[in-house]
Amino acid sequence: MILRKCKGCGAVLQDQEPDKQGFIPVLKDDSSYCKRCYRMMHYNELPKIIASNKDYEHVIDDVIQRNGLIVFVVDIFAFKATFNKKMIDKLRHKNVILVANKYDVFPKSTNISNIVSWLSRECEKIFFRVDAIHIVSSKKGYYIDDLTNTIDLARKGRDVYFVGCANVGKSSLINALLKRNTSIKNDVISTSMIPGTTLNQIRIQFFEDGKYLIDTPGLINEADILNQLMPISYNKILAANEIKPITYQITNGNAVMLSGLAALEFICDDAISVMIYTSNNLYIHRCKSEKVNYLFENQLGVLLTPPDFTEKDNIKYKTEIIELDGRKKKDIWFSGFGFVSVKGKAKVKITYPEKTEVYLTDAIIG
Ligand SMILES: Nc1nc2c(ncn2[C@@H]2O[C@H](COP(=O)(O)OP(=O)(O)OP(=O)(O)O)[C@@H](O)[C@H]2O)c(=O)[nH]1
Ligand SMILES: [Mg+2]
Repeated sequence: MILRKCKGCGAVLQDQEPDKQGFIPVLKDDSSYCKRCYRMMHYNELPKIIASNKDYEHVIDDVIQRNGLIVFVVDIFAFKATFNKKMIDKLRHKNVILVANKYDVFPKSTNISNIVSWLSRECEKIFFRVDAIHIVSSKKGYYIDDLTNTIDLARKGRDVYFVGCANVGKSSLINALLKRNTSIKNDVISTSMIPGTTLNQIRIQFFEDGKYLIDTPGLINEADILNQLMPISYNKILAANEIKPITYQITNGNAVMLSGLAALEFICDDAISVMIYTSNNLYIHRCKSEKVNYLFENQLGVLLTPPDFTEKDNIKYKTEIIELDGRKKKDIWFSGFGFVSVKGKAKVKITYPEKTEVYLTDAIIG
């Protein structure tokens, strides 16, 4: 018997167990999508079955063993969280094209070549050699042709594998490549805002020499804020449109709260400039530092949402102090919900969910 796989998620189709992956009520020779993918595509339903990290080692090791070109996809808006160290260590010494997706959420005024230089410096810092760096938007189709050209040159008769953390847009990127280069007009692979949508490898014959584009399940980033919250909060956290940064002139004793997800309290001698790059739907609250504890205790899940009222007790917070010497503009990144750019000398006391990671980099913009 030949096992048929779902075109949307890669699961093996089966008609026996409705609660397991690949289920389809009646399995026929021409069945192509499982019920889960059908409902995602036609009713915008969110997937309940998701990929798990348990098998991820196997996913990436399998790709590495093959003699393919690897497209390593990261989310530019969640760069530090998705430029995953463990994955990078696996990908060293392979032919890798680094693709930063979701460029459409960056303010239109950002200079793309500055971002490419910034990305290449981030690669150099950890001695990660890549064959090319591309910035794209799968959603809007920006720079997909440039990426197609690079893939054509770099693949040298080989298959092309798309790897990366969950939710960075690997499947969306393959859909965009198909729409741009073939007569296909609709998405072929299922995508959703829930990390873990793709369940298994999906192979799509794409090249004239019969070679394939291959989608893979993503590595779910435990530190990503999405993994600590429910889908009810996702729309407020994930940037769907161009971000409109909020700028503040901050003086000593001022604080900024990124809804209830983080608070930044500033200790500085002179006024500093702070720009906040988060989803436009995330409520940003400016207040005095002395108010922060009161707000966390009394307004979490009320004024400060997310977290939602039902989620707030599941989140434990921790505090850290970051010192900025003021010589260079710096970005403070929060895994999964954006970054705060600071120009000036300051100590910043940051309170954030303990499972979340915070990273400091040179400023990506400007
Ligand atoms: N704004 C924006 N959103 C995007 C873009 N590409 C993908 N997305 C959204 O990001 C979410 C994840 O996209 P997927 O293509 O499912 O991501 P994936 O990497 O395949 O995720 P897994 O299958 O879970 O590993 C979806 O909500 C997409 O609509 C993009 O270029 N811009
Ligand atoms: Mg996917």
